[in-house]
Amino acid sequence: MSKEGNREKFLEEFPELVHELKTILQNYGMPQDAIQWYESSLFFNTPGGKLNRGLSVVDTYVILKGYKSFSDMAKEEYKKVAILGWCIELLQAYFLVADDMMDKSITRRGQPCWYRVKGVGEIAINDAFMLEAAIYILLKNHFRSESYYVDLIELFHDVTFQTELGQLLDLITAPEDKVDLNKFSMNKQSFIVRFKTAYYSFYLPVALAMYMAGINSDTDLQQAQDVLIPLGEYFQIQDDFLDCFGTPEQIGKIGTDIQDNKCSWVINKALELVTPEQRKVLDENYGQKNQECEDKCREVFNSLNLPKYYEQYEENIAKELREKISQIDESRGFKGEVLTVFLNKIYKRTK
Ligand code: DMA
Ligand code: MG
Ligand code: MG
Ligand code: MG
Repeated sequence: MSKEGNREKFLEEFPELVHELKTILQNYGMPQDAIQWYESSLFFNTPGGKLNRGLSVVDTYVILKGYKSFSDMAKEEYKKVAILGWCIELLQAYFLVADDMMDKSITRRGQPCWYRVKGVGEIAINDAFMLEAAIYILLKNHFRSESYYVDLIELFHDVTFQTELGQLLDLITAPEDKVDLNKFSMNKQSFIVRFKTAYYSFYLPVALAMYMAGINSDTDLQQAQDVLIPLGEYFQIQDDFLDCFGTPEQIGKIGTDIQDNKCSWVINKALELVTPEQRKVLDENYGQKNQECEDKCREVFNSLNLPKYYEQYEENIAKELREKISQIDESRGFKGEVLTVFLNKIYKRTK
């Protein structure tokens, strides 16, 4: 089946899950408008993105089981693995609804951020909680009798907490009222992005597929993690770069990192390269809620040739990761191919 076909097939599973979630509210006797609210939030926030994380669970599972394609799977088996995929997309939806409020973002996936939709506002906070809760409802309904049920729950809890730690650091490193570029460093950036992005976006999909496929020794989970965390760091560096240099049409969102005083890869690379005059421009203009200041920062970034340094970074990290993947020990059934597929999906991405 084509890539588009895989996506369509995965998308087809979602309405049924929404139906299942609505049934819970119905059984509690919730009023119709509340049920509709939950349904709108689920549809607005969950399926609209690239679905990379969700589809990766299925892709990884197919490889680990040695299937030739999605269609080698029995209907029930496909449904189960797709549910794990949708659970990550729900986790992502939960994080994004909150992240957009905290980052004061305007658009996401080419539409307004949920909290900016008419009538939503701060109710979005509770909606975020309810998107997260959906994960555990679905896991309970579909995996309760599996030997790895507790592993799945613990994994979701651990990874959620890791992401929240990353978000905490991301936010306290970027105070709105006190810009101090001395607080930034590449090391700090690396730590933030491993926690806020790499665990849930890269390790989680693979680990879920590994549990379901029964290839889940600690050694193999560790092998996967050792590649997927740096891979996720690379992905978030792309996100940082595109926030500054991508167009809203390309990335589906309007970049906010400069005005938000974020400790992103872009500013840290710039700080390594600036002259004292350029540093002064950044000190005075970074983190200011003002379009002119933002433009001045971007001018400095461009005159430093940051896009060129980014290209170099990308070449080097991709080479390093391929090298690491080639050393994977496949003797217990884990497959390096799983990791190569991930790398190929994100290499030189522009959206
Ligand atoms: C993303 O950080 C991390 C999480 C957990 C959502 P970000 O604010 O850079 O993401 P985006 O650029 O998509 O707002
Ligand atoms: Mg954000
Ligand atoms: Mg953020
Ligand atoms: Mg970003």
